[in-house]
Amino acid sequence: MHPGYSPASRLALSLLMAAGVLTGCGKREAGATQPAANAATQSPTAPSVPGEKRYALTGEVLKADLARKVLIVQHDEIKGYMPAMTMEFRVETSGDLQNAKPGQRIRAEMVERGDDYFLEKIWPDDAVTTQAIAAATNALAQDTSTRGKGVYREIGEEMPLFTLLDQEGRAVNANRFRGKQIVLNFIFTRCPIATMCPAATLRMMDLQKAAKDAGVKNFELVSISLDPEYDTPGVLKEYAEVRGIDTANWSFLTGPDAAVRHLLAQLGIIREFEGATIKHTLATVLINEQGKISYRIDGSSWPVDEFVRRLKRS
Ligand SMILES: [Cu+2]
Repeated sequence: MHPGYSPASRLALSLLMAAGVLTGCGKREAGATQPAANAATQSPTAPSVPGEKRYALTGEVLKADLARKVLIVQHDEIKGYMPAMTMEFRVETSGDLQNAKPGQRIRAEMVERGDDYFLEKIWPDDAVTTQAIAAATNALAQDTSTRGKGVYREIGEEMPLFTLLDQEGRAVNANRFRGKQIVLNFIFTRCPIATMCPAATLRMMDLQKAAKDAGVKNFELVSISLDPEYDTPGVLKEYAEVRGIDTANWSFLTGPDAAVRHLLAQLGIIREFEGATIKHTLATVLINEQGKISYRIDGSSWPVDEFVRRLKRS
């Protein structure tokens, strides 16, 4: 029937044909369907599982089934591998399933391991969001280049502008925080060192509560991923959820690695990829209602009280 397809796609095809939901199949010639090397995506931080293949997939979400942990996606052709069709994909990250909305365009990686296949690295892919983020990232790159040796933003300077995605997959422009004080840091969800990102997140949780208890109202917490290749909106959503984090005034942001790179340079944080992990420094930056950097402290063991005191002052 489709002799060139892999076991997973053959299985998917036969299941969907039986279910009558297949669209656009049968147009490809048998023999032209060997998986093409160029259809697989490059994934530097992906775990290297022997025999695993990854394919870039784009399509439209038709339905998310949270109970069965599947997304039903009307996907575009995967060149040399599978024609456009509607099919079910297993999705492990609950945040991805919760963020998925019918009608939403996504891009993702389809991972094939033997007979098993599933979706990972799911990102919103509608034109408006994609263009807003690309434009902001270009502006940020331009800004870094214009600043040259003065790339690092001192206390008293404006915060860098950005448009990134939050844990719900919504585009967030830095200007949204104008009129509010921001406590901003960088973390990544897979950070294995308890005294680094996990400690920083615990402190931010303490700060969120302490500031609220102290009657501070106009403040937002912002944690930007150091590992946007892995930390998709759905992964960040799950990170916040398993820790019981209140995201009413705490945004977890991610986006193009270039955007993160320029923000790190402008805020003076060092990140180095080392094998499967990331070595990095930590800083917590306070930004005032006018969007100016008013205070910063390096490391993960900063005094919560000091931030509460400063947040209360204005
Ligand atoms: Cu870390």
